[in-house]
Amino acid sequence: MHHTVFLSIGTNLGERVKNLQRALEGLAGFCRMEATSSLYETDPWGYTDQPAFYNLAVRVQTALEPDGLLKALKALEAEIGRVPGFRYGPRLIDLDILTYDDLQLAIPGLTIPHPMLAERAFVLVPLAEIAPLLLVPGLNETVQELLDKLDCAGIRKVMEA
Ligand code: PH2
Ligand code: MG
Ligand code: MG
Repeated sequence: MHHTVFLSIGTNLGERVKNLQRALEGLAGFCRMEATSSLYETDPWGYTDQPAFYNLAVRVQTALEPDGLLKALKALEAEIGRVPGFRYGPRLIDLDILTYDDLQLAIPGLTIPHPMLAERAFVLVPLAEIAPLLLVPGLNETVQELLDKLDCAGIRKVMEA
């Protein structure tokens, strides 16, 4: 287990807590879970006519390289029951790589750090709980500094870590 990765997890369809539980259990098959944020209910971002999300962030260790990790996350999403949908639309489960060590990477289908990270309070609020001082590669700002520039209305803690 050599690589430190922060993931964002989201769900807004079906039994959201159950979807998250299945995701955390599945992740343990190829990652070592090291930290988990509180659980937040968040107003939908990007496309607003859909149910509220549950979001959280986790820090994991993994031996997988970025492309292998992406494949494993997509396979886990499918195993939990995710079906293809439209951009920013509703989803049963979403497992996104936020950062991977100090890496900056852009290959088809995968950009690290996550390209929209700095725009999204539903990502940065949970992430700031477990990694406020993390310097986001390429941005030269910490997670907390990025979060301080965002409006956090619409982000509600529903379960303490
Ligand atoms: N995910 C999206 C689009 N919009 N909004 C919230 N609140 N939470 C999400 O996880 C989310 C979203 C696409 O991945
Ligand atoms: Mg996403
Ligand atoms: Mg995704």
